[in-house]
Amino acid sequence: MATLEAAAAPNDALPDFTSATYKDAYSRINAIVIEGEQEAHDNYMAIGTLIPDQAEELSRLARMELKHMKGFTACANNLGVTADMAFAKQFFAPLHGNFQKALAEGKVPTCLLIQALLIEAFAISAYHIYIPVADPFARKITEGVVKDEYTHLNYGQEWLKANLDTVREELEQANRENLPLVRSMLEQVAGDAAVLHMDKEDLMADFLSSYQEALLEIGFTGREIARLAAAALVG
Ligand code: PL3
Ligand code: FE2
Ligand code: FE2
Repeated sequence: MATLEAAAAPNDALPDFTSATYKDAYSRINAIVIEGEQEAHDNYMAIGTLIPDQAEELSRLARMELKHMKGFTACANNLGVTADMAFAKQFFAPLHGNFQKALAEGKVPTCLLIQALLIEAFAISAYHIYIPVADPFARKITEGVVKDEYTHLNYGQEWLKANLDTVREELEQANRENLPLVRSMLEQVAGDAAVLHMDKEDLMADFLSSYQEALLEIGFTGREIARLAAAALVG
């Protein structure tokens, strides 16, 4: 007979970190995070070449990303997992391609929207939802990382806010081209995230809330933000 206790077994119970299923999902999720941190480093360094008077600050942000990458590499080692880096490179390829194109065209607002708003909001949502269901070692590391990611989101937000008059149209276009990519990345990761006891709708909600808050700070109205968000549904 099913006992009351069994029936009420909390949905947010910690997963079995030693199971083969967990490790398999972790090999992809962890790789995505490592690749994301590496690309974030490269992206901030690249943006520094477009705004030389910001190069020093941007290389400071970039260094933080390398520290994050090392932390998450340690998380995989701690669980005895090998990150599937080939998978992660493919996962980021579309967004990476759009960033490289914007970089080649010298489009700072697009580069900042992709890296400092979309990727950072994505990372913040993932880390928020991961922390309560992480193993103790990874939880400590992730808690330290998420604070830094707010610094990064804030950097992009402040630059775009200071330049809103001249960047508004470019941002609308960049949002239309890249928000659907982030949505599909969330869809792709949902199955593995579920194995880690991370809920897809929680991820989506947390992502949208950081992104929307950043857009409000930059100076878009609520109605304009709703239109920007609609791009993810239509796109
Ligand atoms: C920028 O600072 C970092 C970019 C990283 C991108 C993160 C993507 C997150 C994918 C989903 C999940 C989970 C968290 C698990 C951590 C080992
Ligand atoms: Fe990071
Ligand atoms: Fe970051």
